[in-house]
Amino acid sequence: MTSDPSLAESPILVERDGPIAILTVNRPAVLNALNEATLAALDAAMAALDADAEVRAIVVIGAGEKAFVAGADINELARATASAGTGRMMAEHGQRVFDRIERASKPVIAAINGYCLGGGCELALACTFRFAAETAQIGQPEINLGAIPGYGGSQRLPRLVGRDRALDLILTGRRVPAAEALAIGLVTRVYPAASLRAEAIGFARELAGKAPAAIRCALDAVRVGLDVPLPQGQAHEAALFGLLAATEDMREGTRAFLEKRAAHFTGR
Ligand code: CO8
Repeated sequence: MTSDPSLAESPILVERDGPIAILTVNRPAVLNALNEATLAALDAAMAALDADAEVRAIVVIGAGEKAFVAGADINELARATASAGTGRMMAEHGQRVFDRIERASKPVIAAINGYCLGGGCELALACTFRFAAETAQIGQPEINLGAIPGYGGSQRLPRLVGRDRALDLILTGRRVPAAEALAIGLVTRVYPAASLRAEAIGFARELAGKAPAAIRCALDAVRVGLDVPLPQGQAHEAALFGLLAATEDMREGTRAFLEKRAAHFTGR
């Protein structure tokens, strides 16, 4: 595991563990709330990790024992209340940052290690997968501040859990425990808090062993497909399949199966 100790005070920490990058939102004194500087650091870190071919999967987690991310920084939100223009710009900035995460060419796993609220829930929703600690509490409490989700949550949450369940969370602002989040499909796996990080890294490592182009195309096929009519989605799938058919990794994968051995993917 490598990390740069000089960055210990940075709002976003990046560690490397072989092909896995672990990105920690690091403002534990405010339960890792996202201010503009943290969003900018998150964006820069994600851009660098997405461009780094050695990185095959990314885990996002919150610093400390208590929170993943407890939302946008309410100190900054309070200052934005006087201006429609400022509020809109802040929402659009967060949306751009989270769009980059959703469009990453490698899987991003949110390890939800505590409170995951408001902008924190929206960050998790932009990730490819959400794993939760048994102690996690997840919600969109903006309604209690006289607001609504502004970093894509009103759009991604209903796509993930359905309209009614999304509106239940958004209109009540209530927090759901991990077991309920699992039951409604908001997270896909729940672990004891002590093992969440290792489990997320283990899963990331499993994905890191797959052919990177196939992972990239699978992510793209599913993401694009959810936004377009079925025939267009299928055309996109066929085009991506065609691209993969020309890769050395697909030749290796099919040959390895026929030769009854493990495939060794090289990323070509
Ligand atoms: N922003 C700023 N500070 C925060 C935040 C936050 N979101 N959450 C917690 N903190 C701070 C607290 O103020 C406190 O600071 P201090 O020690 O200086 O008093 C410290 O973190 C610890 O928190 P608590 O003492 O409150 O801890 P508790 O265990 O008592 O409670 C809770 C934990 C329940 C998580 C509680 O802190 C809480 O309710 N936090 C706010 C949660 C929330 O409402 N989140 C949504 C924010 S709005 C949002 O995310 C909008 C996103 C879209 C924005 C688009 C346009 C910008």
